Amino acid sequence: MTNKVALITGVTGQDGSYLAEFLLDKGYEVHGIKRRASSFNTERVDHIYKDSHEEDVKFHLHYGDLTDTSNLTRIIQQVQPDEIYNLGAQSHVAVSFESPEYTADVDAIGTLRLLEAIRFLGLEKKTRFYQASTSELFGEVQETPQRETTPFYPRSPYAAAKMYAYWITVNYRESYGMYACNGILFNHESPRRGETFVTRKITRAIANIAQGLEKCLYLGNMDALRDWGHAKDYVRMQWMMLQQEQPEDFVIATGKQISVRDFVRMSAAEVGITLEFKGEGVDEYAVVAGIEGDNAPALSVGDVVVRVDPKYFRPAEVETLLGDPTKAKEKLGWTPEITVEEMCAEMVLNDLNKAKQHALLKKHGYDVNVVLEH
Ligand code: NDP
Ligand code: GDR
Repeated sequence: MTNKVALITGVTGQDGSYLAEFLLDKGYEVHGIKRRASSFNTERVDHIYKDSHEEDVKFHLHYGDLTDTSNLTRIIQQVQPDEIYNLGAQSHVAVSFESPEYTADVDAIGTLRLLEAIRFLGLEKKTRFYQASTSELFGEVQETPQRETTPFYPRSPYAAAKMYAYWITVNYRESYGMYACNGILFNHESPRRGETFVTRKITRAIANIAQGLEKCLYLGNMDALRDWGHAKDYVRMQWMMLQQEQPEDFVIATGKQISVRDFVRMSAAEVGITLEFKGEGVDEYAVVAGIEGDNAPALSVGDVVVRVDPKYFRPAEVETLLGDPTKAKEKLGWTPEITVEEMCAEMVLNDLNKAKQHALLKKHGYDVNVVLEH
């Protein structure tokens, strides 16, 4: 058990919630920054939150925002963290084309604000810094598989902002001797994944369609190839990266890739549906070719359940990403423990349970709207 103190930005997000659990298990006192919203936004961490009047409270939330320098500086001064994990971001690639300036402010300058706060407060030798870098930096890939030395070629405002954050982290390490490092993480998912990222959009829609709550899943580019891992495996690595003698950057990936289309097939199979894909390009669609078991009472063979909607195409697409995690394996002994098949099964089961509850409510006359537009 440790008595270290950690500060997590983005604690209410997918990774932030798993990392907070992981650090609390190790005995850390964990502080997280949450944004003020007009409704509750702490669903992913509610199960670890204790009322501040209780005894031995080790998890604390602070209102804050990565666009607010004085707020960040004050929180860091108050918390005096041994480790900062900068996971907060406008993290949706497609949304970054709609809000490029905000994405740059949060994802790029937000990182600079934290690093400057550490320096301003004289914590360079105390506080270790983890930056949530991304495989999106590789964008239009220059080498396959991608590793720590592969040149970057960002393809979105999100990736361009994260590229600034990557280099400013390297620069503060080199300029001021700070323990600051980048985890270049490939896509990682879980039942806690945001509903508009493609894997969760798929598992949720398949569950809803099987239970008769939605008719059809509309997707963009189904040819896109991704190296998908499980968020639980990846947050373990974020912590490991801050426990070394010297700060270094690491690629974190599984070393395997599949297409969006294959992830749809895999998810459908989890509820007992076999899909057949027909047509091409924007006219591609998938029909139900077989049904097994009783998880899809709403469906019949021949139903069209997946179609392409070009509104989900991006102005510039990242077609293929495949990571080489050799350095993480050799230097840190890290290997992913959960396969994409196991992760998909866990996500579908979670969404199926929710869909079954909603279907029951609907059957008894309650209004249930589960359709997502983004
Ligand atoms: P999520 O989108 O699930 O979580 C993002 C978090 O950032 C949320 O807590 C969100 O708050 C918070 N946030 C957003 N804007 C601000 C802001 N202006 N100020 C403070 N906090 C803010 O992302 P993930 O957990 O999936 O990813 C964590 C990090 O890792 C992100 O930086 C992401 O870009 C990066 N990354 C993710 C990968 C993945 O596959 N998941 C792969 C590689 C990198 P709220 O809950 O209020 O929205
Ligand atoms: P990504 O994840 O852009 O890789 O960024 P996302 O799940 O959004 O897209 C993956 C691929 O699927 C294609 N796609 C669709 N995507 C979405 N969201 N919705 C659709 O309907 C759809 N149809 C096809 C996309 O075009 C893309 O090719 C994620 C985020 O977590 C980033 O923060 C992180 O840095 C990277 O992963 C690594």
